[in-house]
Amino acid sequence: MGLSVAEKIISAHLVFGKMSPGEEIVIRVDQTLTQDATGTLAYLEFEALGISRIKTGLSVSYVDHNTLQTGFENADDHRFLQSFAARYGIYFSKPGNGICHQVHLERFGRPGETLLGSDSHTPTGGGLGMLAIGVGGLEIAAALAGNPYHLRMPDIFGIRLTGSLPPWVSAKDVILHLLSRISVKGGVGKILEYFGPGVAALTVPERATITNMGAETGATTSIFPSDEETRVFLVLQQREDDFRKLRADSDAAYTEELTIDLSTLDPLIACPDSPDRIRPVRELAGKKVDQVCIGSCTNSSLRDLMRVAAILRGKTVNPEVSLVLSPGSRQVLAMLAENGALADLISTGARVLEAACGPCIGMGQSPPSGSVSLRTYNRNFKGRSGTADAGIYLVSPETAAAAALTGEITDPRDLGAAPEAFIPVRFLVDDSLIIPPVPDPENVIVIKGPNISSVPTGEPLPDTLQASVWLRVGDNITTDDIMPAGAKVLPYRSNIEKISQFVFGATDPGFVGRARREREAGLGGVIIGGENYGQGSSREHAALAHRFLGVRMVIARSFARIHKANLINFGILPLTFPEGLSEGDLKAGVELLFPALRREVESGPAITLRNRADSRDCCLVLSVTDRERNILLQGGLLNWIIRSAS
Ligand code: MIC
Ligand code: SF4
Repeated sequence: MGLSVAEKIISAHLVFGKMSPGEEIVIRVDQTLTQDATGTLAYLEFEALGISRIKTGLSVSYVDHNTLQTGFENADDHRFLQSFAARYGIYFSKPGNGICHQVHLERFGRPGETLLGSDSHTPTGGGLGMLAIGVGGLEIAAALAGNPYHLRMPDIFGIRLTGSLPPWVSAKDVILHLLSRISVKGGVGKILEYFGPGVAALTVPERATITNMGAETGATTSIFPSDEETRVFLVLQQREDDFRKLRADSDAAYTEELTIDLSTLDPLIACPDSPDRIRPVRELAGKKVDQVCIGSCTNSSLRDLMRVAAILRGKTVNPEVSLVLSPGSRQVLAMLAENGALADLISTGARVLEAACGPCIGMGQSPPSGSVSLRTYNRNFKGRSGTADAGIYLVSPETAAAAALTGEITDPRDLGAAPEAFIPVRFLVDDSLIIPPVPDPENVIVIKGPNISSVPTGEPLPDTLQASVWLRVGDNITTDDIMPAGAKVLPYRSNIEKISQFVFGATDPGFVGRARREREAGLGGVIIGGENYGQGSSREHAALAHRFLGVRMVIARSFARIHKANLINFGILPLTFPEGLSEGDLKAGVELLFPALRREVESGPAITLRNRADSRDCCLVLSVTDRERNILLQGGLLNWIIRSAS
């Protein structure tokens, strides 16, 4: 039987295991990327391993998230990252050079290679035919130390594309359409692989929009074949040597298949507060819009911004709308400047920001109270914008530009004839903001500011555990709910004690105080969750800060992939309810006993929970691999790596 693209890459990188869905496999890691908000912790973790030089082929450290310098903290983080990169052999992409995913696509991604990134949107690289997976920072530290990556072999979900996109409909509408069909948990445990006659008509940046936002389905990653379009993109980036053709065998068998006829798609919009609340733009037309944000790693390529410039050229942004643009990379910004589109955009009244994540992660530009903000981003979780009661809608650049002109949600098709597609004939290549590793690393001093603390390591799993329920929450809880981001919190990403004060801040402002009291009473913390607990980002702070406060387990109906791995990596048990059993009376404040915790984790899936109010026992399920079981027993991945190396 033939292989899919993803299977071909996995098989070429397989160190151990059988490629059947659900089995644990171990693969070689070619490249890693980090961004500053997760990178500082990843590198502190690497430092704790005591290794003198990285062992990966290519690793890049980007600064794109915490670029607002309203105090010394972020600036100190940037300096730490730059000195760390020089010391250990990592490329350093300076602030201002762009969003990690966009820059990596332009300058480093290679078809057929594996990439681990400490950011959930790492699958952007799938647009180039890479197997690009988002992970927690500890997995990056492990890879830098030369360890291969462990995962369960995902199902390969084949998405057959036919037809071609109609005018005014773009790649963002493809992924919004997919989200409407499979939801924010429809990709869990799967690789979304695109194939079929519709692929050829999509350029690499368009493919990357689709694979980027595949993260919102919970998928392990998304991938396109590497074909003539890929070659053209790499040639224009002056990297033709990195091209390699890669396509699925004609008899490749997918676990599931779904067809999208591109020619039937309409402009779509994701309504607050979830990327899968999809409606046709037409149905919401006329709703007043206060803010329009164009950018983010999903939609900030040259193609996207040239399209926006063409729509807005010669016109003026609606007086009621604040239009904010953030280019994906310095390459994009420089080319907009060179070809005059930047001047056009400025003339329309757009507020042009630096090439960074910016408002996507709440780094400024929070919308007004109760307002409507249309964004080309990938996440619209409640409060992520910095304004809890604002309605955040996710759209294509075309729909965003239309609203910027009219001041209301507008189907872009109502603007008349679509502008000509922009086809670049060259890219402006200038890597001067990418600092290569230095030849004499031993002379480099790693500089740590006062806000940078070391990584707390956990103690091994106890024999028994007395605990209490600290919080009970519902379905689809995001890591933004667990560990908020935004301009106020992000500066503490390198200081776990400080950042842990913000855990569940918006959901339950009393959480941290209660955690302290319960801990003083000698009780470990248990969180009760629903389906898809921990969806969204890769931030391991959402696990480590919990652990720091004393949370020892999360009991949920199901978990999002990266957060589950992060919980395990920090020694927190991800437990599920067995079929037929529900949360029942496990409410906040209930006291629990795990009478044989260590022994049961050693031996198998069943973990006994005793409700101390009525001394009744029930069995929960610990669904982990043997390696993960050992990590939990040793109190986390850092302990496990150090122990395995000695
Ligand atoms: C996000 O989009 O949520 C982030 C911010 O990029 C995160 C990483 C982080 O929290 O630093 C992600 O997607 O993994
Ligand atoms: Fe940055 Fe937003 Fe992309 Fe996350 S989703 S990497 S915050 S642009």
